[in-house]
Amino acid sequence: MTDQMRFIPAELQIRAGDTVKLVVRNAGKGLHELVIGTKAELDAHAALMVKFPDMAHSEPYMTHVKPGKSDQLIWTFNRVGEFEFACLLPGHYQAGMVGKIKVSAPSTPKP
Ligand SMILES: [Cu+2]
Repeated sequence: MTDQMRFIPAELQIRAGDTVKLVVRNAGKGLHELVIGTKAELDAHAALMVKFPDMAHSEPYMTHVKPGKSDQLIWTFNRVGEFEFACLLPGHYQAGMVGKIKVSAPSTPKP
């Protein structure tokens, strides 16, 4: 995460069924967060964050990372499709702090 309101990399390719450990490092001087969801979910959540900037939120699909710190988030991607990860702090998402997660079909079907 950077104070230029970007995630690097901004695109992840994942196979459905995989459990992934995302190590998130905040290289900026301000707080950032990473929230996983569909575009519709993130749009709705971002609008709420603008309305209620002090809302405290904590869920297994998100992490807040202080400047210079790292955190990790472990998530199993069990659905094929396009998802996003975003920083929903007011202004950040709107400035383009969002990335794509492409979840493709598993290479070998699970028994
Ligand atoms: Cu941010």
